[in-house]
Amino acid sequence: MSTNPLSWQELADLADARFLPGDPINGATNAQARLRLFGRTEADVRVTLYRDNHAWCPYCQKIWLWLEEKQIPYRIEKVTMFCYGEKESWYKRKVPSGMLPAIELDGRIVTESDDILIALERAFGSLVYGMTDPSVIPMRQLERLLFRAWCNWLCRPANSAREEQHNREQFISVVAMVEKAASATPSDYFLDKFSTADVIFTPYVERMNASLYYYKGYSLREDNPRFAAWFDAMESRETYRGTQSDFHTHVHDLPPQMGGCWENGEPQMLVNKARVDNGDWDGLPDALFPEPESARAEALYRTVKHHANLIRVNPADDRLVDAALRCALTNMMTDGNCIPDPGSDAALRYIRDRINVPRDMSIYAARRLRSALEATAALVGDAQGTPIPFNHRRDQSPVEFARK
Ligand SMILES: N[C@@H](CCC(=O)N[C@@H](CS)C(=O)NCC(=O)O)C(=O)O
Repeated sequence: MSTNPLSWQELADLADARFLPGDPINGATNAQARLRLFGRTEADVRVTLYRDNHAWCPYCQKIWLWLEEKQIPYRIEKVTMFCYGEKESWYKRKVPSGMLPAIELDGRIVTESDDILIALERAFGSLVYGMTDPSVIPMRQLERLLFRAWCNWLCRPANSAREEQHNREQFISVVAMVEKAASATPSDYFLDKFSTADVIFTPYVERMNASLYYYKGYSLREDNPRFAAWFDAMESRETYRGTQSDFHTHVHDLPPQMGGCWENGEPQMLVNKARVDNGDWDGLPDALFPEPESARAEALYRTVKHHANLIRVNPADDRLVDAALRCALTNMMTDGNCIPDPGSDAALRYIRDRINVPRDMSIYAARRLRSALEATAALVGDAQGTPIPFNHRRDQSPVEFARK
């Protein structure tokens, strides 16, 4: 028998106090904070980080992770990327190119992520081994080599099966070089301990893992033991988990940023693509640490908080979306079987496809919410939401989302 959806108030009351988000300013690394103090005071803040609204920009993640690891007090100002909206004029006055990231350090603007890290090291000391350390420089070069091999394979259409195979082999040969370099020490990190070298590799290795799984049927994390150990080690760090995104978010935010991502149409690729888009998301190699007990509560809290905007930006009728979303949350939180109104399937899948990690919630919370939305949608049909655009992501315009 079907139960009625709980009201927004009843849902809010289900939020378990044990699992409410901690202090964004002094607590664990999170994507929502606008100020990070690590127990210090605002008078100690010397740095402002300008990063993109959705935490999509890889070079921003590099600086973000570094600041979190070093526990440097900083402010966060969010800026729009070209692929989803118009660059703020106040930002263009500071940084005429509009490029991200940038920092303001003691009143001075610094751009270019490597120069930013070097400036931060001068002000606050290096993260174990610094940018110009003789052990880090070859790792930085290797990271760029891997990046280029990835772009060649993923972001350019191959003219023949032979070229596709060649690009794949090229990438895998650079992966082997990285695996070999990482094997020089027994540590699971790139050098003998966690350092700047790991921060440098993090953003693109995370994006390679996601995009090659989805567009090429290749699992960087599962097919390479050193990378597997490295991902596991990174996931043991609260700092990394706070910046970590998931496969679904990356595979749909990368195409407009990279100028396209090309599928190879192979059987494994088709299986992987269907799984990332439609589930089952459990066990995907985007996160392999144990699921925190708080995942459902976090998903509930974040959705209840933003439900008015979620309903308003959905192309379907507001009342239909309101009831259907409450049904999905009721299903996620109770054993009740809440069947939404006919026609809710596309509306629920529209939301499922636009949950962003870590912008909206952490990786396991997103899995719980996506699973509940999909399971609830499947109760009434198989209609999909408006497709996610490939050439731009103006469906994610922060202006549109914030409008009252
Ligand atoms: N070499 C630069 C590259 C920075 C870069 O490419 N930033 C991209 C975002 S990841 C950007 O700001 N693009 C403009 C935009 O998308 O608005 C660095 O290391 O900081």
